[in-house]
Amino acid sequence: MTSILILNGPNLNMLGTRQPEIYGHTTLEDISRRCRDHGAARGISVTVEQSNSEGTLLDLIQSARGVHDGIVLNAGAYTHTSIALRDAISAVALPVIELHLSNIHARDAFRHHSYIAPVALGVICGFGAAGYTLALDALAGQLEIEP
Ligand code: CA2
Repeated sequence: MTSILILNGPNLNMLGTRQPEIYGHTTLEDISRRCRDHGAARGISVTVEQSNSEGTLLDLIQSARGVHDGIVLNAGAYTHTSIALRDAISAVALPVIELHLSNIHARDAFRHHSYIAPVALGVICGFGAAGYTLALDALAGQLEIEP
C-alpha cells in the first residue's frame, strides 16, 4: 500500500485555537482525520506527525526512507530558516510537496523565501486546510495512483 507522511512543523499544533483569521478554524486533529479518510478512499495510508523541534522533524524526514513513498511538508517558520531541513529533503530522495495554509507571498517579506521550495516537487499555499488534500492528490498523481 502506498504510504504518505504529512509532516507539520512548529506551532501548527495550535491550529484552530488562535489567529483563525490567518490559519482558519480547523484543528490539526481535524486535518489529520480528513487526510486519513481522503487517503483511505484512494488506497493510500496517511501518517500525520507534528513537532515543534527542528531536530525531530529532521529525524522524521530521515526515517521516512523505505517506509513512506512521499512527504507533504508544512515546515512552518522553519521553511524560511532551515538549511538543515532542505539538506534532509535532498538526502532522503523522496517526492516532497511543500505546503502552507496561508499564501506566504501575500504576507511579510521574510516569508517570501523558502529554503525548501527548490528541492520540493512543488508548492501549494493559500488554500487553508484544503491544501492538505490537494497535496495528497498531487502526490498520488506523481506516484501514479488513480484519484
Ligand atoms: O501558512 C502556513 O502554513 C505557514 O507554514 C504557517 C507558519 C508560518 O511561519 C509560515 O510562514 C506559513 C506558522 C504556523 C503557526 O501556526 C499557528 C497556528 C495557530 C495559531 C498560531 C500559530
